Amino acid sequence: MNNQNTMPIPELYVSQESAAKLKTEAGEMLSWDLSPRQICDLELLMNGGFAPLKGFLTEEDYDSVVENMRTADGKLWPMPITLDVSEAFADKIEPGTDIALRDQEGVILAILSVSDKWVPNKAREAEKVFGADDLAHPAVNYLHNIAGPVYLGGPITGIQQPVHYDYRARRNTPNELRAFFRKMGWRRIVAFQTRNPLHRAHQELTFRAAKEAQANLLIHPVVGLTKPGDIDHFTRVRCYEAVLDKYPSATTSLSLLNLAMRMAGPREAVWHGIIRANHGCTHMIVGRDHAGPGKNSAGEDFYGPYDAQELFKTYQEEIGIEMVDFKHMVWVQEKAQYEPADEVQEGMTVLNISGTELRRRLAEGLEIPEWFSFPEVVQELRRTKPAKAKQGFTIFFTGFSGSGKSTIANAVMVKLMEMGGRPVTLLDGDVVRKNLSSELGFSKEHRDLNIRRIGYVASEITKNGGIAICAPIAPYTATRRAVREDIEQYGTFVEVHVATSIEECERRDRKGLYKLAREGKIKEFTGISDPYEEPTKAELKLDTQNVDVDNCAQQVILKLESLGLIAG
Ligand code: PPS
Repeated sequence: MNNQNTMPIPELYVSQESAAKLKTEAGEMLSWDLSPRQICDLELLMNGGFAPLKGFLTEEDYDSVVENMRTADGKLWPMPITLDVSEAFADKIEPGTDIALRDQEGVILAILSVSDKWVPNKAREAEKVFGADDLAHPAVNYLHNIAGPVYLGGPITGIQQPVHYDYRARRNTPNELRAFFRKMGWRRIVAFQTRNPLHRAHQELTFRAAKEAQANLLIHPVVGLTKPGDIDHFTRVRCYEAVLDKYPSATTSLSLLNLAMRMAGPREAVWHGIIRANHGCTHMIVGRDHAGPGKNSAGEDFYGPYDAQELFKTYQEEIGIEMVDFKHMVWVQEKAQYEPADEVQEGMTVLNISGTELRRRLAEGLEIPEWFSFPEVVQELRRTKPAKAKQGFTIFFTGFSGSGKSTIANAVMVKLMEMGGRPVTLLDGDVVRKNLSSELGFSKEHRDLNIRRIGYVASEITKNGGIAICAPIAPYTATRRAVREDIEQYGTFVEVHVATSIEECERRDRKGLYKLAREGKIKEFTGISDPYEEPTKAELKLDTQNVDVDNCAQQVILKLESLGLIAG
């Protein structure tokens, strides 16, 4: 690694003149439209953030990185940076081909000279790199459910940087930061990696860490891809800018890093260290459970709390960056100041607000004390995440045809409209199929597409503060889960299982469809000749037998109230 932090680091870009020429040539090549994650990876490959890599890993390098955290020629590199593609695209490519890599608008960013093409063993990659082949890990889920099945590897020729329209002045390449440090005379720089808003404890600990290391401080937050469910980077950057003013001027700088995190704990910490060394930093703060992915499917932590620090220490010399311990800061009431938890005198009153408690207070619109966070930061967070009673949400009814979904959904809609305050939209199964999904049939593929469309519209409504009421059959658990994930980025998802039995639905047969289904005149009919996977984790299960519609609607309203979605 380059610990000569003032020297320029090699980039993969060609000169401007050659870039123009190459771009014309690349227009004729087969091209791959990069995913958001691949764009992040490519940017850091091209600007030297991922030095010593010179392209997407070859098969030999990949095997070696997965097994030993080193490239085939022995250089420390813990994370497989691979170009995953679809089978259909891979079939068109032979090693030796040059392909154009384009961003999502079609702009050519680079040329990949493909030297390798292979089908990876993803289960092994998950085990070795992330510690378990468990879909509860966001990167393992990405690996199996989002990444393409074939990897391409080879050197990159950089044509241009990905274009960013947001916070341009705060984005710096490794060489820009190195030049800045040189210009400012900063020789020792502590980097602080983060994907969360900073509160007072963070400000205290970073300031102390820099002071102890006799160094300047670089707040270096990730604005590429972080953990699903994190606060969006627009909000975070506004928060960081507010906190920046709290440091003594000229000691601290803020720069945004377009990294796609993998939440790989210990390996990720080493990776972050290499990236920071490439950006000219000499020290990095590594905390408890650095880049931790949360709980595994058995409800346990994926990594031990100090695994990342231990692995980092093993490699810090080779990385060329020194680890600075993250001190757990707590508010000491009697002294009205922050102190490291292990230095607090006995008998003092120590206050702390956990992440979960903070989220609860924000959701319920409760007070967040000034000792915990800066008012400007709290104000930004409240703007983005208003109290639950002011956020949008989605009620998703699921159940057999004729179970009563539409009737109950209509009754709920009317009650919500009576209350007022938020616009309400009903996306009824039948109605959606007449317009939004008019060309679709009832195969699994078409049903999934139908539900994903409903989910997309509902997520937009939720994002914009409205109430979406959906009432499709939605027979598949995985599709319902995917819709839930889409919506939970923006607000609450309330799944209501209208649990009328198939026998009762058939007995009622309001539309005469069950009769036709029995006679084989309607094929793939849910409950008769097509499956329905019962929800096991619905927020509410409605038993409609001997219960009138009004009462069912009332149960839904009470549920909304208990979830804090409507003011009581
Ligand atoms: S799905 O599975 O969620 O996409 O179905 P959905 O969009 O809710 O559409 C269900 C309505 O279409 C009518 N219908 C059928 N339902 C199930 N299976 C088959 N094969 C079928 N063919 C037509 C039926 O009237 C459903 O309306 P509801 O309101 O549920 O009774």
